[in-house]
Amino acid sequence: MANINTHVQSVADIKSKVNPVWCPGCGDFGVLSAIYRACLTMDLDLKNTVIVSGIGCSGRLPIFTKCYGFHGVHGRVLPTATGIKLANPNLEVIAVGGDGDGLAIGGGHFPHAARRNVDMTYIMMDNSTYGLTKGQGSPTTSPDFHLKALPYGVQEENLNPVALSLAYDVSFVARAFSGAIDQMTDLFIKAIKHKGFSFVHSISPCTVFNDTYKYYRERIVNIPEEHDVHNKKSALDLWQVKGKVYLGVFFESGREDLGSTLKNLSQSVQSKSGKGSIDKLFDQFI
Ligand SMILES: Cc1ncc(C[n+]2csc(CCOP(=O)(O)OP(=O)(O)O)c2C)c(N)n1
Ligand code: SF4
Repeated sequence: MANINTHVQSVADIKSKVNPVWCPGCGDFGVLSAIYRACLTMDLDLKNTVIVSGIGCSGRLPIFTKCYGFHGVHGRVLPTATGIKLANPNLEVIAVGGDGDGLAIGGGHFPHAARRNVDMTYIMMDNSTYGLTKGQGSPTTSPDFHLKALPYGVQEENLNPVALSLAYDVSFVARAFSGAIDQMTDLFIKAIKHKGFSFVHSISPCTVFNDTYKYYRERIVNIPEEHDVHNKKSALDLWQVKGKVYLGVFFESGREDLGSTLKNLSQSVQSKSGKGSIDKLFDQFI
């Protein structure tokens, strides 16, 4: 692999031989297209780029690229991505998965990824349903949505991924929409460039079980240019505006990422105590 040029010249260079099996109009096509364009624009080296996924329609994404991929267990995308990045900090790690994957079975991992602040990007492909298992309600199904599998709607309130990520103190928070691919590409690029854990809530409608394109087109607006991305309170205010769904960067902080913290710690311990070894460690217990 070392002598092969794995930098891409066109989107065709990033596409694998496997064609996406998603239904016509599925928002996941938009996310995939934005990932292709982000890889191309950033001139990412495919052999150093890993896309980790959960289980679901969204979880199929890595196989449609020539990047390295890891299609893991349902709900475990963030621990897997964390392990990959900490084991090899030279890799660009992008985690993708559905709202069910990330907020139902995997919901317990999100706050821990946020507090660890490992330098990786998490793209949540939110269709507010469990697409792969035929359209059940998910943690982000709003009482406004009318799913075929739920003729009386949902009786519970929905979680809001942006509000959660702000509360968890994720160091980069943005929202994108599959119907606005140029903007989604730009947000993915910003998220990948951010040094730390970056989260892009990517609204990606399921045309078969929960077609929310019209719902969102009637409500989406861009975050005003004057919004200060370093002001958490302003970001929280934007989330709470009724009847509007804001797109863009909500929040960004320069908090040190875990990889850098561990590297600095290791250097400071070594400068005080010298380079460690397994023998030296065992000797302490003799
Ligand atoms: C441990 C485990 N529990 C349940 C399932 C069944 N299952 C497969 S995909 C899925 C939910 C998919 O919804 P989401 O994560 O939102 O992804 P989407 O298909 O909508 O992209 C479930 C419950 C599973 N595969 N593994
Ligand atoms: S079932 Fe929904 S989420 Fe799954 S591929 Fe089809 S449109 Fe996309």
